[in-house]
Amino acid sequence: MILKNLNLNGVLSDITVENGKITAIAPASDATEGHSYDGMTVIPGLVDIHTHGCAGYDTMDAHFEEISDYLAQNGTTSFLPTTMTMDYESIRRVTVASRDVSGAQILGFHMEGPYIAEKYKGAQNGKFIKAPDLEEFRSLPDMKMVTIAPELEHSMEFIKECGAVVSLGHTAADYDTCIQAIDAGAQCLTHTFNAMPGIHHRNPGPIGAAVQKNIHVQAITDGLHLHPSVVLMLYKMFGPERMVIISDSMRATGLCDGIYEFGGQPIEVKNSVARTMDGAIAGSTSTLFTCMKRAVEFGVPFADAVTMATRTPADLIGATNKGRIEVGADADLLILDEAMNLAHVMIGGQFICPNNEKHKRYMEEKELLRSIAEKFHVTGELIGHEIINQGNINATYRMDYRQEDSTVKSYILQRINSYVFKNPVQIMENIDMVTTHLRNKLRLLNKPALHFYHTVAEGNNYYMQDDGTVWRLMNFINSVTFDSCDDLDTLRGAGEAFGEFQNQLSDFDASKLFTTIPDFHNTAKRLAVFFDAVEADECGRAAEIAEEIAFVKENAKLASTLQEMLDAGKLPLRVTHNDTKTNNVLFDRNTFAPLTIIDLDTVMPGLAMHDFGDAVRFAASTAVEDEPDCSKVALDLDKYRAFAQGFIGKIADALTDAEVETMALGAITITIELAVRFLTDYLTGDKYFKTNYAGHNLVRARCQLALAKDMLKKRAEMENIVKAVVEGI
Ligand code: GN1
Ligand code: MG
Repeated sequence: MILKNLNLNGVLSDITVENGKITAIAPASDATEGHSYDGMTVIPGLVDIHTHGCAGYDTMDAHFEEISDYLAQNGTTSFLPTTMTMDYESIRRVTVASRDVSGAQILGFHMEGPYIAEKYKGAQNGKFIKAPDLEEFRSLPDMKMVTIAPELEHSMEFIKECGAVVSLGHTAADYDTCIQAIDAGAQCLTHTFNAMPGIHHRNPGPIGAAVQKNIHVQAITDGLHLHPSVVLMLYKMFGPERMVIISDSMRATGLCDGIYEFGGQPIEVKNSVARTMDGAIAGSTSTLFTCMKRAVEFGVPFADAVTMATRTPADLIGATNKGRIEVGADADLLILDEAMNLAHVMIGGQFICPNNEKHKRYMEEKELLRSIAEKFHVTGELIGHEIINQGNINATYRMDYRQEDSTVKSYILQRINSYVFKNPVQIMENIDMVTTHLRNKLRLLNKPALHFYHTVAEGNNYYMQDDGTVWRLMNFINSVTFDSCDDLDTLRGAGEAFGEFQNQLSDFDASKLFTTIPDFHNTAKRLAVFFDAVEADECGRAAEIAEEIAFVKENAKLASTLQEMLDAGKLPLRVTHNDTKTNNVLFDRNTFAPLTIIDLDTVMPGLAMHDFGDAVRFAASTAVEDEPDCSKVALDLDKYRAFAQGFIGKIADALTDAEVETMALGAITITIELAVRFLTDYLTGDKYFKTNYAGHNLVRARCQLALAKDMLKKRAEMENIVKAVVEGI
């Protein structure tokens, strides 16, 4: 393909693109055939080495398709998804997630934290900060860049050995430490001036060291993070070969003002400025293209601003086929109109349609959610909403309303999954009884309670659309949840919270509750349904899981033990939660004390051991629930003990001997049961659990089976721990 009559650095040129590469560049000629662009400007596609997300998605979601699409439509053709200061597992999950994207290309990752300074953490979560850990870092695939504070222990060795481009940032380091870090190999400053000491004439700090050693500097030139004159100052000090424009964009980029989650914390975006609740400025809401244009407004010559957003960052991370218009380079091109707006984007020789379908869909969704929420007693004006990607069943949104006094009040709006819950109205009746029962008890403990709003017209605690879809609205409790948690105190806290929950419901009349899902934790029934599904094999997937089927068969008797004991009257039924993943515990943002338990859909008569077991399989595993690499999955006995101490500590008085004896078996049972449920869903076409990719249910099942196998090996130890905990009380 020949792109004719493009203005390339002031020269009217014809550019030939073949197999995704630029294969020829020649002065424009009438002789060649191709589409004429009538003198429009062409520049290389932009390369963003520091972006957390956009369009409602964050790198930490480990779901790159939407980010990649949105970036592509906005002129960024390749990027380093940038992780936040989080726990190792969450970061690793990002680096091993599918990178099957159709827009902007992923060139590797930039890890921003946890090796940073508490004092300059900015919008990063202080809880996960730690000293550089070479071994940990090296086990993360494809890290191209890492931001560290060089004053931390082991930094110099880390800089020498880590094998990625080291950028100094979120640091309190002085000049000398930075010089030493640069001599050790550090090549860049991260968002220069932001989250580091400024320049003092006798104490020049990181920026002085960067000038002295002429290293690269990243700058957020959105006009908010740096004063325009400081952008110009950096340009004059470092020039286009050393200064790199970054967006540092976060998930709210491309969306409206509102409250968003960023690295596990809420961020409020007002007039496009993102701040943490403490007022610290957080990532930007501008794309790299916008930042580049703003740098031009501030006085940087256009050609240099382009270099700073293309070739300079590409070269810094060794992507020398990117960020340039040269024969042999990748055909990543932007074609601009006279006002320097984006007209066309090409990535790897393919034009990206500049449609804004995603954004249109977002706005339509917002309208629908607004109309539903208005059926309930809500106050204020809707300023934003966010999908909460937690939970495998219902669809959950946080809705933010600006109040008359200009504070923001948030609600949680949920669509109940009618495939899973056949009678949502009964669920809401259960929830009404349970929350009413709990409210006074929580008030006494000074803890926030879940409250379900009623509709204006019918006065119900749910709203049913004409097609039968059921929605509910509840109060938003400002808090954090954990998908994985290494902190034993927090786990103990989660155990206490679930134990307390069971206590609080011990005087509740179980016979009043509807059974929302019959035989929910009847493991024997679950196995029977699974074997039927294997027999029917409606999707032709049974052959693939022969090994898994064999394992389930081998352990079927053991997994049915609790159900048999229950049927024989040897175990008591209690009112249990039945879905005790520890991300159903809300924790205080600052103290990490448990606040309340959510997700009450499955509160039904059940076994204490199942609540114990479900929490343990989720929280005491060394990996997340859907870890694809089963060799990473095991039971962490320290975490197990911590949860047991919290949970059993709260309910020990009520437990019978049989319950104590089968507590550990509860964990094994529920882990096998869940594996079987995932497998059944896989065999029957993935209708029950939400999945993020083809084969997700199989990955989940294999992960749970790996965990079950490890539990079987550790069964005696698990039992001893429970015994010791009970004896210690
Ligand atoms: C479902 O919706 P969520 O994610 O809290 C499921 C649980 C499973 C869990 C596995 C009603 O819970 O039973 O253990 O996924 N809930 C229902 O992640 O089936
Ligand atoms: Mg649930």
